[in-house]
Amino acid sequence: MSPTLVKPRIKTKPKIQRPPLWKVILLNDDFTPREFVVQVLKAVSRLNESQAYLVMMTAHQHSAFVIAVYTQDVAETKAKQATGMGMAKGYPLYFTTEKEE
Ligand code: TYC
Repeated sequence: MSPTLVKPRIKTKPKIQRPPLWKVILLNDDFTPREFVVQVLKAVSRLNESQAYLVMMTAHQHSAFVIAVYTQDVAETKAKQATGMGMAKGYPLYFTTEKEE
């Protein structure tokens, strides 16, 4: 007898839907000192010194750079925290968020 293929009758639906991700974007400005931007990046992300320096220089050269993606809550909290660190020193350093398509 040849083996019979039994088709499952119930379609399994993935139970967990991944939440949409939000980009945290670092915007360049002409006033915030480079070293301070590096410090802030290290404080709010998992970037080390050389990674943070490269990210800062990329934003400096291209006007803006996506530093990371997170769920909306985490992205907004990090952007606010990082912007606040600049504000506390009187710098116009600005991080924004945008939904990833
Ligand atoms: N452009 C700033 C300067 O030359 C440094 C800087 C880099 C500021 C990146 C913000 O997102 C930024 N001092």
